[in-house]
Amino acid sequence: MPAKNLNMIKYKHTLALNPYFGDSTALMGVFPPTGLEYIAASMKDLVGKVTLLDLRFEKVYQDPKALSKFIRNEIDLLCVSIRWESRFEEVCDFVSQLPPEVCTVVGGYKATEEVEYLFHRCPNIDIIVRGEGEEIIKQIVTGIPYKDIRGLSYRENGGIVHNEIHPLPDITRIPFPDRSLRKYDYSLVKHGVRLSSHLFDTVLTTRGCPFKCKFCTFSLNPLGQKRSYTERPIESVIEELKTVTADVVLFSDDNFFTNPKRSEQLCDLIIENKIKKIFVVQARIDIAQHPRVLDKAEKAGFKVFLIGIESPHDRILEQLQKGITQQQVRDAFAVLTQYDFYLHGYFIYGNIGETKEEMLYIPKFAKEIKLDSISFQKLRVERFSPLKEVVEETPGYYYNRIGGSVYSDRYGRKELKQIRNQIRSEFYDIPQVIHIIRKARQIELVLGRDLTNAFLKLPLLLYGLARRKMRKMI
Ligand code: B12
Ligand code: SF4
Repeated sequence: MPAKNLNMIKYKHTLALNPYFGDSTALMGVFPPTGLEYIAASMKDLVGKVTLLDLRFEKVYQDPKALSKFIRNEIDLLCVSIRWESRFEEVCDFVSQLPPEVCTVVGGYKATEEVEYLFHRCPNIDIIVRGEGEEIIKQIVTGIPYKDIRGLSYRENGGIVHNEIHPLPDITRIPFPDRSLRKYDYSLVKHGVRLSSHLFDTVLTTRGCPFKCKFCTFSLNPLGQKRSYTERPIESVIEELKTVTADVVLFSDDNFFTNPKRSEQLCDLIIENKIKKIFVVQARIDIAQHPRVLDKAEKAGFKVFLIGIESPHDRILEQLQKGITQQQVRDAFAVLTQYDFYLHGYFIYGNIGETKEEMLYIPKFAKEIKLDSISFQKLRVERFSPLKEVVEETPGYYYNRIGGSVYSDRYGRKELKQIRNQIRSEFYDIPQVIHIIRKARQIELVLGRDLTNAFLKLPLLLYGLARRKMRKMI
């Protein structure tokens, strides 16, 4: 790469900031901020220097005054990633306390959904990048006039200008995250206790999903459009995997096996290149129809499958347009359980017309098909979710806010909470918990020393859990 000519460079030092920290971001502690890392990689050769700060690891800079001091002294372009619904207001409070004199660019899933609100809420935000930002950030840092950059919203003469939408970036050409910009090791820590010796990372091999499940906005971009399914060249994925030092890798594709032929080729290359990792994938049950791919995935180190099942009931699966039936789920699990995979299932409860008995069938069904663990969420309505209209048109059903849960006259907050607790306690009984620990040991997700460590720090874990529960009750 040719040396940078600093005189030609508009921004000498940019800060890429992940502004999330605190309790409810516990899960996010495991994984790096992928979208922000793509942005940092895209601009790094066009600016003097990029510093990547993840506030989960920066105790001192969790104080906006301390961070502002650093920004005033060092930074001429601040780039903030706002991706989640959770902690959105806290993040707005934090960002609005950062120095107004430093040019501030914000992007991310949630930022794209809330452009007007963010400008109003944080007077120091100068520009919002809508949608996937790799090409857009390059144009900003090279000084192209804002009016000529598609995908931008920016302030002008006391108002806000929204430029037209930017075409999607060509993911066969954009650089993958540069791990040398990272200062942190990502690991599974809960209430101050490290639960696994492994380090975690994410790799994104495709974007978009061709399916059209009615409840899901994964397959939509944050502008509400169907994001076309696109694949990275598998050689580039292998090149990226070679830069990963973590031992557990989540392929954060919406569905890793959308194109089984490509998945098989990727497994072949992982084996050929002797890349030894524990791979975690998000998948649909359809993959069970491809035992050859599963054989290779097992050999390549695929250990954890996160599978969207959503419901045991055909009527509801049809309503959600999931494109599968209960029998197909059973058939798929008869195949999947033959492998040495840890199988986690996602379910949705509180669906339209779903009775309490039907919801309480989830834990039974999950055990019948031999899932190792499950997570279950109330039906939710997102801004662009096609389900929104269905809820609005169904008498007796309602939601209080976009991104919030769906309730009904029959099953309000209290009833659904009781049902949730019942699903949880019926599935996660003591034999199941023991089974999970054994299985996690068997696939080496958790090592013997991790269990000893967790056991020794049990009081700390319990104290953390209790404190969180108390805070939720207040
Ligand atoms: C992988 C994934 C996860 C992983 C996390 C991986 C990680 N690295 O953090 C795991 C499994 C942990 C996870 C968990 C959850 N997730 Co999730 N997840 C995803 C998924 C499938 C991919 C994310 C990703 O890597 N995208 C690819 C990157 C490149 O895109 P990106 O992050 O949007 O970044 C681009 C742009 O937004 C923009 N951009 C981003 N930041 C910035 C900053 C600047 C300055 C600029 C210019 C641009 C910019 O440019 C980036 C590059 O193109 C998305 C769906 C999707 N397809 O995007 C859901 C998604 C992000 N998750 C979602 C949700 C709801 C959750 C959960 C809350 C689910 C739950 N109930 O438990 C949890 C909780 C997380 C938490 N808050 O604690 C929602 C978020 C919706 C919202 N408004 O909050 C999404 C959008 C899915 C959906 N539509 O429902 N998730
Ligand atoms: S639920 Fe899964 S398969 Fe369905 S549209 Fe969303 S990402 Fe695709």
